[in-house]
Amino acid sequence: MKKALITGVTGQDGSYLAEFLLEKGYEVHGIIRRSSSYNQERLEDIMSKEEAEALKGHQRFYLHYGDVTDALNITKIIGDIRPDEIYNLAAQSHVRVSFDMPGYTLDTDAKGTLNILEAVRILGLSEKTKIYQASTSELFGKVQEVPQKETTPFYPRSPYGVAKLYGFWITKNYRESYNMFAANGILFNHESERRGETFVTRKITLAAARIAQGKQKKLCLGNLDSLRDWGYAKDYVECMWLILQHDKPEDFVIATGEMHSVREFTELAFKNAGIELKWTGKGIEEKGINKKTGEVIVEVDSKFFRPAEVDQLLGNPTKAKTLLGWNPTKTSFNELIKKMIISDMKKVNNEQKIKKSFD
Ligand code: NAP
Ligand code: G4F
Repeated sequence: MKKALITGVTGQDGSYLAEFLLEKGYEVHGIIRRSSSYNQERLEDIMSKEEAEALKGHQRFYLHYGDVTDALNITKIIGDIRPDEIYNLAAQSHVRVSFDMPGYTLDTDAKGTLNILEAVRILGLSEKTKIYQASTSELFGKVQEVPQKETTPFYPRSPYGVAKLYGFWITKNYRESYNMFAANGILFNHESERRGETFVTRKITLAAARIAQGKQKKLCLGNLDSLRDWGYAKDYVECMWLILQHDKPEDFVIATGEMHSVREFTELAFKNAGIELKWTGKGIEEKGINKKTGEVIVEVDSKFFRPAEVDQLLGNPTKAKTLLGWNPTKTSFNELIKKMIISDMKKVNNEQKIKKSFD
């Protein structure tokens, strides 16, 4: 049975990847951070299935306390498990927050990556353990070419992008220096029902659901003109695995090849929640109005602008399509939004029920 270790297992991608690898028959180990509040919600499905399996003596999912900034702890965990594959997904992954916490973002996203590579090397696991590094389209930042592919020059625009640039290059450097199977997935934005609530897509789908159910009055956003290549997270974790099954370690762009604006995402999310929007005004004065009631339900707030913005991202997934046989358009833009809205409509409805039970 192959063993995989996932850092960032409690996150959006980590939880989908753990499910994917368990279905493939792996023994899966995940690193979780000690937290004073519960941080394993996205793992609940796995945990309930695993509880039953563990009772039968078939446990295949294990959690370990750790932090990628703690080299000693990471080396111990990797040494104990001796995994066949490591997926390094742990990160301070919020671009806006990286401007507030550049030092912590550096420690986790850059040094954390080094800690993992170095642990594998000093433990003598370089020939056994394959490493996937969660690289990002934020490396392209101020884009030097449209669409972006594996050979497009990088120009990061945030402390997050710069820290991930180190992660990208140190992964490539260990591959070239020590002949390790270490590969970067340069993933473009991918979203889901499990997306963190402060990323723009999820902020929009949750607000659309709450406004549709009368639980929120208004949604305030930043740059509506920003363009992103948005895919579905569940489709993207398959690619992480495919990258490590490829015959040699290489870096891959993973994207849909389609680009949409934040404004377009907002319009479609509200439409799926049963509300038609019309737009008036320009720039900071732009407003989204409920066509039926005339109420202003979307506004622009400059507090969500970034000190430096990535205006557009559009990926060219040809290499992944050709060499990995991956299908980038399995879930369309519309289907993605529909899935997120259906899930958030249910969530908001349950929030009401939970609240009522305390009234
Ligand atoms: P996410 O939901 O924010 O999850 C991040 C995970 O990292 C969480 O499990 C978090 O733990 C963990 N973590 C944070 N700091 C850590 C530390 N110091 N030590 C150990 N674990 C730590 O992110 P995601 O969307 O799943 O993304 C997964 C990875 O892909 C990240 O590296 C991200 O930068 C990268 N990426 C994401 C996208 C995207 O569009 N989603 C695109 C390109 C690249 P807690 O739950 O305890 O906070
Ligand atoms: O959803 P976002 O915060 O994602 P962003 O910055 O593109 O980063 C995500 O994707 C990267 C891959 O390209 C990952 F590496 C990274 O870890 C993360 O998962 O913002 C998307 C766009 C930005 O241009 C932002 O300025 O939406 C714009 N935006 C407009 N209003 C907003 C808002 N973003 C957020 N978070 N909140 C707003 O109110």
